[in-house]
Amino acid sequence: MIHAPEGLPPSLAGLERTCVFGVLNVTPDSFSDGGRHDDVESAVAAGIALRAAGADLVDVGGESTRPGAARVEEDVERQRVLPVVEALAAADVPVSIDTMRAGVAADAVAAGACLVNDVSGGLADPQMLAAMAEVDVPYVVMHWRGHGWYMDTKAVYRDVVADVVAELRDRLAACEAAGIDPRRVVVDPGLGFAKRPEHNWALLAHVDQLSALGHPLLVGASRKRFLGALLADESGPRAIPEREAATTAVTALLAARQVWAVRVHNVRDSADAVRVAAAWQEVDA
Ligand code: PMM
Repeated sequence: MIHAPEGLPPSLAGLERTCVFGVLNVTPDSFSDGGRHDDVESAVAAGIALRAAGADLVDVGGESTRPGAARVEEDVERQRVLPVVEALAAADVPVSIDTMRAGVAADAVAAGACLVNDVSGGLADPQMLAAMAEVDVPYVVMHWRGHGWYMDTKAVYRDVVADVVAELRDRLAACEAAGIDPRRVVVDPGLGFAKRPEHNWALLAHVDQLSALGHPLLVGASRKRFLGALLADESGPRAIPEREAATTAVTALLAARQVWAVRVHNVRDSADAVRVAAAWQEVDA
């Protein structure tokens, strides 16, 4: 059984398979799709296309979190994402907001976002958990150790799986203390965030230990550096657009392990992989 969070719209609450989030970065500098949607119209068209290609939900972000990225001003982030969230919600596209800022999250929910995806797990903005206690949508708490410009220096673990589980447990306790209904909270191991390739692989291989936290799981592996490193040849890491088959393989393996959701750029391939896993499991049931 796939464990989904409370607070989803009915169309997503009833899915009996892994949910596919399509990435829509309205940023000039995200590592994979940055700079592609720098006006509202093209961003909204891209979101509608993601939905048509099989995204269950479109995850809109206005601040790049790639390694080395500098922060954007809150007003800039707000102006990038809110019109896109509003237009997609009006077009009946389920939309989530990828932000570390309480104000942007609350405004996006008011504009129609049906989930808040916070890569900092409430650590970047001291107001975030209180803001999340005031809304009734699911809240994604990702494992995070700091902003993009220094996170690579924080990729030091005694035992990465145990350490990430322990740090997520602390964040879950903070959510509960802030008054957030635990049934609404999703956890995410934060692949690539203060993680070296071997850390990402260990977390994927032990995804059962993350599931044992008792919360739905979201995993974002799409096109990330560890896949580029895996597929490297003498000319260097595999180019970003050529990491799709590896991304789809990760989706299939996660779907087979009943992970609630994956966050991907190429939604069609991952949506197909999820359907393969669901058909396979239906026979076993
Ligand atoms: N990765 C990125 C951005 N947002 N959100 C969650 N919950 N999990 C992730 O792994 C994640 C995320 C970075 O990827 P992008 O630059 O392609 O958006």
